[in-house]
Amino acid sequence: MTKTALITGVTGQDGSYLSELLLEKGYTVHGLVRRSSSFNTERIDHIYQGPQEPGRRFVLHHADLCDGVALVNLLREIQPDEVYNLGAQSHVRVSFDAPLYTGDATGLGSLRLLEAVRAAGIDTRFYQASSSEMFGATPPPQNEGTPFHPRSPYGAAKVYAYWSTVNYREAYGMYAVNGILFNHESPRRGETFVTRKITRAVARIKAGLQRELYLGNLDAVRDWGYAPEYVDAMWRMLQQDEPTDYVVATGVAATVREFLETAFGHAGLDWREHVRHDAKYERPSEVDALIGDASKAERLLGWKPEVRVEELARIMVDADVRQVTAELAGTAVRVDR
Ligand code: NAP
Ligand code: G4F
Repeated sequence: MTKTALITGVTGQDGSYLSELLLEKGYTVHGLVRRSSSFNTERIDHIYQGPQEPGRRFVLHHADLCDGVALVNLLREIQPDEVYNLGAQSHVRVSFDAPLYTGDATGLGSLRLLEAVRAAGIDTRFYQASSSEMFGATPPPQNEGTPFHPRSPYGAAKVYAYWSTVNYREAYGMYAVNGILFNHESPRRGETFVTRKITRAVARIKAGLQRELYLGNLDAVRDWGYAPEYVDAMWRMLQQDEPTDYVVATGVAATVREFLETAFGHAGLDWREHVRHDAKYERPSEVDALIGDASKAERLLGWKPEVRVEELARIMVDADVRQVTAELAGTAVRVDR
């Protein structure tokens, strides 16, 4: 039997990779898309299937995590076997500028979706995109038993969504799990997250389109993995006999400065000649160090990361160099695959 999945955040980095993975596995994939005044489907255009396409298995719906009634209607209509809640206002710095909206979309949005599953009266498995940002000020290494101490409105909203997911599992016997994912990146990463901001700048500096790159705190330590591997972990979490929560990480630490060294070095550039500081990119309260212990995921899911931070930086620089080259040549092609 073909399975059906609903993905919120389908237009985002993870949503696009997860859609590809599920389509390869034979799923019919439904994606929730926000209405926008301009196209916001660039990451999934290559798998788009129009309404007229016979036997289509990729279907997009307009809705929003802030609109609970639309979510109930959607779940009643689709009756998915699996729901992946990836939709969120996911930028930590922005969450200080838009704390209430972040709480609404990222925190309450998850509860709306859980409640919509219940209201629709359907039997479905639920994945919540939880985050290492929930650990915040608690020192590494962090695993499933590490106490949360969020340091941003985004982190606090994710803690709310985390506990809502646990509560629906305990209260209603729902198969609901939290994937506590550490930072994961790719050529599809949003351009304002630090890794992509750096690799895009490397490509533009190399091409003579830019000279300087303004950044905030270079001392932050992160555990950066490769997004296509992380969406595979999400899928595995929904295929188990019992629902439980998992950390997904590489266990390898690097500072923003070290990422700069690798990314600029890969293009034959010295980052010190180009990087400038701007306090605008610092956070009112920072998360100093996130390094994950994913031994539970390895033991129970058989999941193990392959790509480590240096290779990740090289993959992203190479993709951005191809992208800038194509843009300069006037070739309108996606070059990240
Ligand atoms: P992303 O690229 O920023 O994508 C976020 C997605 O959520 C986009 O499709 C966005 O739509 C959608 N969205 C935003 N507000 C929404 C709303 N009100 N209603 C419905 N959809 C909405 O994020 P990502 O990196 O793929 O991450 C996926 C999920 O994992 C997020 O929940 C994120 O917080 C979480 N997470 C990410 C990481 C990471 O390192 N990437 C780590 C841990 C957890 P538009 O395209 O229209 O903006
Ligand atoms: O790339 P970032 O913005 O990612 P951050 O804050 O770690 O959050 C990401 O990972 C979380 C998982 O841990 C996700 F839940 C979340 O949705 C998101 O995907 O910043 C990484 C580090 C921070 O310490 C930041 O202060 O880089 C530092 N940084 C320094 N200069 C900068 C900049 N970050 C950004 N975005 N832009 C800068 O100019």
